[in-house]
Amino acid sequence: MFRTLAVSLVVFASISGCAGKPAPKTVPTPGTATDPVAHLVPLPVSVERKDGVFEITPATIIYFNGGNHYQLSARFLADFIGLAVGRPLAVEGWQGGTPPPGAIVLTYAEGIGEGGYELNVAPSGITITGGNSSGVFHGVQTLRQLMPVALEYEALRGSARTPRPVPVPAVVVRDKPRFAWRGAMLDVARHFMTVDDVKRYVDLMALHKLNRLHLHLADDQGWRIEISSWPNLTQHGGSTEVMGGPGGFYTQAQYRDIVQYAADRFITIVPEIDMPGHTNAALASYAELNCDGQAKPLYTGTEVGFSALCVEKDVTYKFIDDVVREISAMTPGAWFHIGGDEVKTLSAEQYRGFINRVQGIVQSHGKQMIGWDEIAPANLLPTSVIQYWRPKTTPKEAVAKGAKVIMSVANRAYLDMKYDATTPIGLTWAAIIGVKDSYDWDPAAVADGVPEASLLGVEAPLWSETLATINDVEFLAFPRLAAIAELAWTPQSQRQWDDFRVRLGAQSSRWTALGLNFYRSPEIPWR
Ligand code: TNX
Repeated sequence: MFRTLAVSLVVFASISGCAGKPAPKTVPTPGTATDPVAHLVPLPVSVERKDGVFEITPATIIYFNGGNHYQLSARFLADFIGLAVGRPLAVEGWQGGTPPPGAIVLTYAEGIGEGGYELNVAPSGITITGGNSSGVFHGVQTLRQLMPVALEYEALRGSARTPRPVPVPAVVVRDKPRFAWRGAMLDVARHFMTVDDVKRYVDLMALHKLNRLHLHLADDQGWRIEISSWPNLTQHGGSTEVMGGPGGFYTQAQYRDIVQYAADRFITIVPEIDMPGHTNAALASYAELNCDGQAKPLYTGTEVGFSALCVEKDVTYKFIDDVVREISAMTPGAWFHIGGDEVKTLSAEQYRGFINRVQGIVQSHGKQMIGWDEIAPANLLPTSVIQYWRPKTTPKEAVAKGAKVIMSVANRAYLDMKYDATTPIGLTWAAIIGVKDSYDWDPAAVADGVPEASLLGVEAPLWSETLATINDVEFLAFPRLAAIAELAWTPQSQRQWDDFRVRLGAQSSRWTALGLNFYRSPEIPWR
């Protein structure tokens, strides 16, 4: 890997301002394998190639117009480029007027839309104009993909071998997302993932303009978030995982750290405590949550549907109120996910009554409730959200009443399904999901009575029964998470599998520089 990177350093090195031996200046040629303008993922709404190159040097200043949220993007860029040019670029506030020549200017304008941006790279400078602060961040991620892949490697290592200017091809990109919700879910309950693992996933999401990370924080096999008022949840219930590994949990300080790290990358954390089923870890930790008053043994298998909170007991709702209150207080995002899936031990009436009551608790703590699509028959508030996962069902009655839907249909969007018969980890119950299968579908055409207007967006869940490490996570997520990211971002009419697979194949050098353990699917012409 080192040799490949050394070669790309030479290719992108240039004469001016570079210490040591001058190298020939090379501009990416349109239409060639190294042409980053042709290989953006997700595909922008419009890309106009222009003549020339802008060269970023240690003297380039990044100006931002707007408050702290704009400064975040400026700092991200300053640090990222700084590692290549030898020192972080200067970041300064800018009050408008004519942009100083030779600078990178981050600003905003009306009419571009939430999350959208215009990126203008000219030989005289770079401007990113966002519809809002997240739009600027998305523009920065596009700019990042236009820069030499060696920067990814250097960002990871913390320094460049040979500091040098960074060339960016001239281009005008106009872009905005199809959906507001572009999500991924990590199941940290079946196998625990460390804070660093989660941050790594956040970084990979940010590169692909994903903006919601749903954390599945509790299930039968483990409880992963500290709750001060119910400490045994993590002391006892956090001590196991599937196949008997050591488990683990996030302290409240660690959870806040994850939330902040994600927020700095314009990603909202969506916490899930699955209930009333998938609760064995809680039932093992507190005897009073069981109808018979007996604590259950801890569980490390992979069956589903056998556990349920005692929905007739008042203490159950005291427990839920405490859990939702403590987690909501640490979560700036608008949503609290209550799970609600795969309950096999309650009557339909008991189940509905439970969801209705929990919805009130979630609302009393200032959050909107999300639940898996089993919650559809409850009396949902207009603000509640259904996460659709079961192929061949439809929540159309709830949608007709105004419910919004996150599309996560298992036979397309589940990253824990195998790619093909050779995949060593993963499951097959929903489908075998090749890269094309994960890309080539329209979320607005999946379920009868669930049209585009009812969709908040798309989310790709990754359940962790068969994955133990971040390496496993990366292997199942990539390249399919990039496919889902484009599906959630790019207008349906502009997405073509034959075009996508070529652009995806061109990501391999950047992903290799990032140290990403992606699956080299034979469906993709990897470069
Ligand atoms: C179904 S999807 C589940 C999870 C499993 C997953 C495995 C959903 C809401 N429930 O409990 O982990 O299948 O693919």
